Amino acid sequence: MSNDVESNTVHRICPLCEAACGLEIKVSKHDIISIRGHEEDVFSHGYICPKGVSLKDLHNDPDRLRTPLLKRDGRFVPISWDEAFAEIERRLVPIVAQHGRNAVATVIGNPAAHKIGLLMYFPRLARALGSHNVFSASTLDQMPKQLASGLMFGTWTSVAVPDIERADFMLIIGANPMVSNGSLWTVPDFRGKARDMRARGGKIVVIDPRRSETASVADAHHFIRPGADVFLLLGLVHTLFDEGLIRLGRLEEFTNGVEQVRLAVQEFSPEKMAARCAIPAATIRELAQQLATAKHAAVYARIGTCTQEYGTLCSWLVDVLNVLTGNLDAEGGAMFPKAAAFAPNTIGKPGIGRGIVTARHHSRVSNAPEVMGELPITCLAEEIETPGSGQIKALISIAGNPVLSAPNGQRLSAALDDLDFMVSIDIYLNETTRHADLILPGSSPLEDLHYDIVFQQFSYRNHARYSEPVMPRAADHPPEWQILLRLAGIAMGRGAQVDVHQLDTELFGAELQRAIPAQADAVLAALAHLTGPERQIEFALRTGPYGDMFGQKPNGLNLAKVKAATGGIDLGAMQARIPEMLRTPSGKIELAPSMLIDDLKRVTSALDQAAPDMVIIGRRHVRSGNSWMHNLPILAKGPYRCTALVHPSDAERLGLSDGGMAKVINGQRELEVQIETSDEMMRGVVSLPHGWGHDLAGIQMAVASERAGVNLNALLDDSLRDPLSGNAVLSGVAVELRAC
Ligand SMILES: Nc1nc2c(c(=O)[nH]1)N[C@H]1C(S)=C(S)[C@@H](COP(=O)(O)OP(=O)(O)OC[C@H]3O[C@@H](n4cnc5c(=O)[nH]c(N)nc54)[C@H](O)[C@@H]3O)O[C@H]1N2
Ligand SMILES: Nc1nc2c(c(=O)[nH]1)N[C@H]1C(S)=C(S)[C@@H](COP(=O)(O)OP(=O)(O)OC[C@H]3O[C@@H](n4cnc5c(=O)[nH]c(N)nc54)[C@H](O)[C@@H]3O)O[C@H]1N2
Ligand code: SF4
Ligand SMILES: [Mo]
Repeated sequence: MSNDVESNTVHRICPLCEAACGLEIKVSKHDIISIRGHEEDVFSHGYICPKGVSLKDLHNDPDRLRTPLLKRDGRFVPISWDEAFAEIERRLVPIVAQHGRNAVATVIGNPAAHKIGLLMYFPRLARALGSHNVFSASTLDQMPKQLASGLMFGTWTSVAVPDIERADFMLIIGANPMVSNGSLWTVPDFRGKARDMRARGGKIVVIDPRRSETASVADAHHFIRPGADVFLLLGLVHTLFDEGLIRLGRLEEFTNGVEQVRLAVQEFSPEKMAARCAIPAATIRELAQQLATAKHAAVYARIGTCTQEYGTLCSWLVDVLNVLTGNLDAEGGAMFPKAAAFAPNTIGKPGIGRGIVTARHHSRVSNAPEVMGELPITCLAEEIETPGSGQIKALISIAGNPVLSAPNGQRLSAALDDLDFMVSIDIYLNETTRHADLILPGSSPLEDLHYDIVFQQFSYRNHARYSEPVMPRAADHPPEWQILLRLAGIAMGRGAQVDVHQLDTELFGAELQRAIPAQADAVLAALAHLTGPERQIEFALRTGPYGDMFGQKPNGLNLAKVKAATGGIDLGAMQARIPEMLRTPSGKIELAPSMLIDDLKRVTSALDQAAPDMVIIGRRHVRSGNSWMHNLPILAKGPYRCTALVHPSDAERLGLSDGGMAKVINGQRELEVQIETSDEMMRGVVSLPHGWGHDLAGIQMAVASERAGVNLNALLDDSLRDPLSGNAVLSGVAVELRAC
């Protein structure tokens, strides 16, 4: 995506959600004139949502931080970048010297996945710090899917996504792509693609405790008791065996563990599961038959199935269904993208690998296992609070707002105030960063170059796109990759004045030495004209699956070619990749990993659990993004959105009125919410969006504060986790609703 300076029309991949739409941005000197969808984008073809347009408000937001802020006597004052790094060195280094490496924790949030500087350089900082205390939004989100995929296919990011352009049947569980625009499935314009699919005669079925926006464009919708997806999924797998519907097809010779799965699901007949998940046995059987007999079918599940007690089991069973019906890695089924760069399932020897390991260490207080190098974010507060060797004394927060995004933010807030030192790299003074001693401002996305590392690995179609920076950055404002490298330099004992370019070359060179010892020096020399992310992108593209191999394949990709292609380069529809993409030690799909089979004991023991009178679930809105987009005027306008949706019959039974106020109570915690009645809700379920509650003291978000909303997570428990992945339970929690 080259940026045509003359006409002042530039192109940028939108960083605000996983759909990664191509934007066309008109700029004059230092102003953004307009933002719209880029029609020529090979991947998104002009699609845009209201959030894409809000990048202008974000860039111009007067509350967006532009200089480092140091807390002095409880008030933030602006300081220079050099002063800021000197202060970090002065305060961080003695903490490590006195308390050891684990005393410094990091917590990194969702926007980092969309910011190449943060994503690429966080691992360098983490390595330099050498602490076990690494936390992220992944354990509020997709860790179960990554764990299940890793166990089955051998790498953490081998996530199969629906091939929507060729599918005939799609079962969507606990996801609302009409609003979220897709997650672990990069699919701009889901609405248009779903419409096309149905126009071809395809069918979409949605399983959700709320008749969601996605359910409203589907052929069928079934309510499910929140948190009970595992019972439905087990009933489906059981039916496939019971009714002789198993067809692995081509995957037969590449799959281990079919017989173990058969034995494991024997006890979970649909007739037994029906009451537990609130879906009739006949419906479960019919769904299994539809999946097995459709020509091309895919099961797709997301946040509703991850943020619950059985997150990893659900994520696993989704792909068990895809495998057993012959739809995994098949056209029109659930397929594996082949990203042009950075995909672990394209690196190293094809078809075999080391697989994944977990539990290399455990959290100190709750003994939670490490997964993907991280500990559960719900362990952060207790690790700060609990004295003893290994206690967290300092925290670096990066593009994360766990005070709102994670359960029991009140406890975390109090804990953050007990730290000896906290640094935040963020663009706002918000609910989390107000606790920092020092805030280093990140950049406006429009000031950064961009190449998607993560989302190409989950894309409905293969492609390569690059974005140049759209707007100039202030001369003294370092890009985020340099901020992280300077922190790494401090952690390595190289001092606040470390030469970031030299350190970058050193670390990149060392990586090359490990990866390709024989060619490392030559490659480093060939890339000497580049630094930072660009150098790594060039290397990854040229050595990637479509790469020019430094000239060996002259028609292959390199950075210059991708940059030159306005709208990016289309690399075609997904293609079958098994066995080549597997990285399990067996070289097979592991359909029955013992960790998962063993975990079924928990399901068996919960079979008879009665439904609570009322449970709470979350909700997303098109004009909102987690906790931090409520300060953008173009998104903030319109009706009040932080309402509690309940079914009219529940409202009547509990004496609640539409528009009236009610208390939501979970033990000692309670919120006052505005009720909105709607028959889109399942009875016994209340839905409240997360990411609100901007009424905490000391934040600097004028627009957001005007309509603060309430914080759903303030109700939830930080002790509830999926024990395998460490993911927080954010859905299906029992609450009491009482009129005020
Ligand atoms: N109850 C409930 N809770 C949930 C969820 C739910 O469904 N229900 N969803 C969960 C999910 S899926 C997620 S991903 C998490 C998100 O959890 P977090 O990542 O902790 O939360 P965000 O609200 O995305 O906060 C992002 C932070 O990054 C900052 N930021 C934004 N852009 C930039 C940038 O360019 N650079 C820098 N340095 N900082 C930036 C923002 O100011 C904000 O502080 O929330 C989770 N919480
Ligand atoms: N507009 C907007 N887009 C976003 C975000 C945003 O905040 N706003 N956040 C982004 C992020 S970080 C993520 S991770 C993705 C998430 O993307 P999605 O997974 O599509 O997330 P949601 O829109 O929350 O949809 C989850 C659905 O699960 C349902 N649900 C809740 N509990 C259960 C349950 O127990 N079982 C079942 N079957 N369903 C359940 C909810 O009613 C809801 O309809 O969205 C991304 N896109
Ligand atoms: S759908 Fe997502 S990527 Fe596309 S414009 Fe909206 S926020 Fe940006
Ligand atoms: Mo997320």
